[in-house]
Amino acid sequence: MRSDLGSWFLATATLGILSLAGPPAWAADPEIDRMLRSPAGKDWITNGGGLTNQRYSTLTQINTDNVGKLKGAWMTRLKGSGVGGKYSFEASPLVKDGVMYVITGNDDVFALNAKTGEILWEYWSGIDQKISTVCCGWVNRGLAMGEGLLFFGQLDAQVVALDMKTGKVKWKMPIEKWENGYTITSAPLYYDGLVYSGISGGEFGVRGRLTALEAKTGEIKWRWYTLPGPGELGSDTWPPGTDHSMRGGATIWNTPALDPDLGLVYFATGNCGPDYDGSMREGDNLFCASMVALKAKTGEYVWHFQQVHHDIWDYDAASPVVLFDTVIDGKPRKGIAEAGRTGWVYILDRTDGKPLIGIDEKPVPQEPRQKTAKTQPIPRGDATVPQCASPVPGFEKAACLFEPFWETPVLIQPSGLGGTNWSPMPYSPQTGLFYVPGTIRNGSFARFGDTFKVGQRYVGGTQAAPIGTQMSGTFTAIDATTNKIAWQHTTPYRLGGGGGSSVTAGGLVFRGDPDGSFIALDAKTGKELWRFQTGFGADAPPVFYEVDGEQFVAIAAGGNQLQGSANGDAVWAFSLKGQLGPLYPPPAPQTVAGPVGPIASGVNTIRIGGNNVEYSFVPSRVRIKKGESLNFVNVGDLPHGATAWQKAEWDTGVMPKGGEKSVTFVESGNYYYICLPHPWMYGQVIVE
Ligand SMILES: [Cu+2]
Repeated sequence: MRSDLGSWFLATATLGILSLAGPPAWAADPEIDRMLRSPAGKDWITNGGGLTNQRYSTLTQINTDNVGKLKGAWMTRLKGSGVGGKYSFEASPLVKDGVMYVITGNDDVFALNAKTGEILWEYWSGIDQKISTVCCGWVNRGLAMGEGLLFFGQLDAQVVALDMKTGKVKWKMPIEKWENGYTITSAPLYYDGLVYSGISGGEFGVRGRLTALEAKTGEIKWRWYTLPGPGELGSDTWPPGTDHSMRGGATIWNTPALDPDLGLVYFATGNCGPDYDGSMREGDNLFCASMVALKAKTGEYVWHFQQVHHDIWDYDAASPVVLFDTVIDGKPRKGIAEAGRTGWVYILDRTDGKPLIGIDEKPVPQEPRQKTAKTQPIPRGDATVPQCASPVPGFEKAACLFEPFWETPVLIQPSGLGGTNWSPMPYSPQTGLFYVPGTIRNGSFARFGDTFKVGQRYVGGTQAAPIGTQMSGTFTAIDATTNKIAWQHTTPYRLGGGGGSSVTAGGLVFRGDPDGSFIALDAKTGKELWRFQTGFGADAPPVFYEVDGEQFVAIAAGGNQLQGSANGDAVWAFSLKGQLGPLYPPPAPQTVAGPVGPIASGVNTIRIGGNNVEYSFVPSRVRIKKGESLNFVNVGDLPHGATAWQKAEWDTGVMPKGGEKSVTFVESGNYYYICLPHPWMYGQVIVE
């Protein structure tokens, strides 16, 4: 990805696209552009470390020989921002010239002295706490910088620019409305005067898009819809004469990557909507679950590769795409890779979107009612998580990846929350390995009908993990030239839902753990070399930087509700001169699906979102007598409900904040229930 004017002229001459390629001499911020084109070094100036999203730093002061001596240099609490059960803290801090910038799950931004942790300024977003269209935790995946500004998207679907020196708002630009189902959770990318932002909302019947804004003013320069309108490219993969593609999801959950030599911007798209019901949307449904390349200046389509045709499993491509250069069969190749929810890494040639190692279309099981695709792309190489479910009592069928389903629940692995979700995948040019975080979780998939209403959940089914089944993770090094496993760790906790890692020229992979541990591994062998307890769920991707000749490693530790880790508002920085020791471990994440805790008696109210844990039923397990009632009250911030698991014998419906509904239990029995919009929430009622 190194580039200079010489190669720029060569590339533009070859490709004949003068205005699109290379580092222009008239760049709005030549310094930032130059840094973005290189791996991270002294500073870490964009979410993925550079335009490639490799999360690779050239710093070597902390290395395999001395990492055992690493201690906390400072730890700063961010004044309670993002503290609460609905939040995840998933952003990589950015660092430039000794100042750190970090954004929390409430879209609040803090500038810190990167050497001492002292807070220099604060931006409080003031976003509406009633936003009801957040799918998967209140989260912000990070910032971008350029032209003296910090850029980020908010959950209210506005892109914001702050003055880096003061934290004052320079501009705010709505790219949609949260009321219509749209939120922004991805970190934007800045390059050459433009800010590229994705948008989320794939569970709310939205039309995904990449938006490019002028960095100076916020003016929208172009947008590229990930779902085709009538007559547009890809429209023949949707039923003709319908408007299903207008609410088909394909949102962008993560930071794009950019190749200045080729003049292309790259990103991956999320699931098709409605998630689990394909009955009305016959066809491959472009551009859901795809990797896409556009001309970076104009947004013109260049190529795409669809990972999952006609997705009915919520198999988003939610992890950031990664650009890398390699040599295969003696030939230098320009690669792009993305770790999918299917458990595979998809490795392509980034010049044309063709598989670099091999991906074969193979026949898959069919279900005519779901209008399943005849074939699916199967990458050559190794999967990082199991792709078949084991039998569970009470389920008729346990099946493998791409098994279709209708209204009877079918167990499938990976679940739509398995494999690699939002967690980024670092790449080390030194080892030639990708580092792939994974989640192992069973999904019990079933379809039901769902009616589309603007701004309402539109998923058409469910995929709750069966009660009592194990949830765990993997951390896998994949050889970029073969797509095969170099080494693999199985981990007690889920890592694919937002867990972070990054890699250095010091030969180290750092990764956080949902149990609060921050861990350093030998990047070549996977051997654990260091471990430190941060006191909060350590699920954000770490970063590296240097101030006054001292190298630091920093991580935001504030938990991730999809990983089941402990919430908080801490940022930790570590160095070889550090003096701070570890904190006490927070409560460990759940490793078995289902309600936990003691069984309460004499209770007649279940508080949904109680105890400041948004995705909870409190108490989660109760014992009552036949004929008694339970009053379900939503005290959380988001809409929730309680629905008897699997057979839906009783159902409160989805209730807004403050809503309540009483359910009378006339039959004795053991009832498990879930919240349909959030199928990882469980409760249990034992009726005697
Ligand atoms: Cu819920």
